Amino acid sequence: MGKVRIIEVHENVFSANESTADEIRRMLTENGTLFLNFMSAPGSGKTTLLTALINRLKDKVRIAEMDVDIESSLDAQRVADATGVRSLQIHNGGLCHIDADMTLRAIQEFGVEGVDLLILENIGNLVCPAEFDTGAHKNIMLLSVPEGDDKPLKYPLMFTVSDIVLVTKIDTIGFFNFNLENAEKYIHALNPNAVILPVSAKTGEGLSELEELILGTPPLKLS
Ligand SMILES: Nc1nc2c(ncn2[C@@H]2O[C@H](COP(=O)(O)OP(=O)(O)O)[C@@H](O)[C@H]2O)c(=O)[nH]1
Ligand SMILES: [Mg+2]
Ligand SMILES: [Zn+2]
Repeated sequence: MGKVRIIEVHENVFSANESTADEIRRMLTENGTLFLNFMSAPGSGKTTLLTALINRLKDKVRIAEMDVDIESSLDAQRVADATGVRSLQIHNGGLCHIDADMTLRAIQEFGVEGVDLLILENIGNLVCPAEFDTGAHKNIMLLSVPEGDDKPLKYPLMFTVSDIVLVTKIDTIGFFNFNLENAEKYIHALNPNAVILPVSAKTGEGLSELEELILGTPPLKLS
């Protein structure tokens, strides 16, 4: 089993989230580290997708992964075991989100020297995580087919703050009443610039497009 470190971070109610988030971005940009924040409802496929994605990218860029959970370390352990990359489990004292101050403390503890790509698997929740800028360069959210195409209408902020929306478990579309055109229409009404990409961690559909998208995002530099 890969060894996963665990860090406890609790909320500091006095911290100013936006300025800390900007400080994280500035620091990571200077370090040449692209920071991606993955968000979604529980069970929409974050850990599974990240594992597949990391295995495709790990020979091209140096990757570190952070996982936030209320108390378990299951996901960081899953990623570490399946990919071999350095992985950190953040325990956040029972909150349903992580803020920039908590993210900064985790990054400082983890260390990002020599890391080209830093990945955060956020807490499974479609509401709070959208309200807290983590300092990531890009927000990527996952909407899985079984959740339904109406979720952008119900959780608009999540779709508004996400640069990329992955429609996951696209292999199951034949079993659900999920209309991809409707989902795209709702998402683009909230966020005209969102990139929408159907993917499946099971069949691999869309993963090379996602890989290319990530590899082309600054400050990532392919050496
Ligand atoms: N059919 C299908 N199932 C998937 C896919 N990705 C994840 N799953 C399943 O969805 C469930 C939840 O996945 P998980 O990665 O733990 O979701 P998370 O809670 O967002 O991290 C698991 O049973 C996965 O095997 C996919 O692309 N297709
Ligand atoms: Mg997970
Ligand atoms: Zn919250």
